[in-house]
Amino acid sequence: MVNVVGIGGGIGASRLWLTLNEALDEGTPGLPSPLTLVVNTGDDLWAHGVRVCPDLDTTLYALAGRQDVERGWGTKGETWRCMETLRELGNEVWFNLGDTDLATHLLRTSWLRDGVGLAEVTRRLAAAMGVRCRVLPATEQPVATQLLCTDGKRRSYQEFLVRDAAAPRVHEVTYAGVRAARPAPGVLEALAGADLVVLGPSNPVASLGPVLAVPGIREALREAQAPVVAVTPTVSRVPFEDPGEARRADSRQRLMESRGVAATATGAAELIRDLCDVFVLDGADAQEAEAIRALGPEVLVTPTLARGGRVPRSLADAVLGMVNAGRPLRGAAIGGVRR
Ligand code: FO1
Repeated sequence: MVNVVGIGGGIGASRLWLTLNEALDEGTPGLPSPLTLVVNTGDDLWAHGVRVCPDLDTTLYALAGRQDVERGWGTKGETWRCMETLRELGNEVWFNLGDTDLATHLLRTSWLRDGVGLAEVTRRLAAAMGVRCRVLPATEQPVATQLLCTDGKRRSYQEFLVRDAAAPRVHEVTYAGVRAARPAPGVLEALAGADLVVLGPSNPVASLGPVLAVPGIREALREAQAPVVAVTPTVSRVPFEDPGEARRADSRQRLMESRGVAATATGAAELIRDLCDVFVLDGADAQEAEAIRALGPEVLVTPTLARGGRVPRSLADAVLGMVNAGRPLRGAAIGGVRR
């Protein structure tokens, strides 16, 4: 059985995991899914007294078929009576938890309070929602993506993205607590046993960054026997399906700018050049292939754009086609010089 490990954040990555999971399921009908997802926890926050893990929940809901595909987060058919009542009672609400979404946070908060680790909490939620692939938090220790903005204010990622609509310019992004964090149970084992590792189409700074910064994870990727394939988080000149997409594009731009790279596929490749063997580029950006090859990775050009909450099946098939590429691919990609 082919073991595939996906690393990523929320909305963008979940659209790839959904199609990847379906393609893998066809190959292993009725068997446990060979897909393990290592998900960003840098966005996690306390909201209205409950612990919210936006990227873990976005991943669970997408794989469980519960996600509101248009919105990209939260559950379909959602109602907002609790948030409406909070406002009626005079509370400012900028981070909205739907009534059914609240059930997830109430369960997680009570289990965490009872001393259950985030990995086990996530396993229980995945089992309860009928999600068959393994969904792991990158770490069980708190890591908080913090943005020091050029207006002098420090914001959490959700304050920046949701409350302030990704408008402030960003001076520096840090991951508070990450030095004391350890890979969650199962993460290093999954990477060691992988036949393929996929870096999802996620914000390289806000979603991949907090995962790769957990001590041990970047090193495990470098030592992985499996090929590491990254799917571009950005496609040029694409009309955004909704304001949320536009805001996430603004966030990518601001955060990548803070790292000194352009908010392009080449900029994204620059930030993970030491890790990936192949960078998957959308045809709309084919002209960037040479620049990305010069960074080290091989480049595969194929449609990557998600529509209706999922990426094209051809992308999943192209990614899975690299399982047998093996380690020599990485050597070939950079002229045999081992990183
Ligand atoms: N995004 C918003 O634009 N507004 C919200 O009120 C909001 C609430 C929310 C609650 C739970 C959750 O899992 C995600 C939520 N998001 C909201 C999306 C979130 O800010 C990010 O866009 C995703 O986490 C993508 O990584």
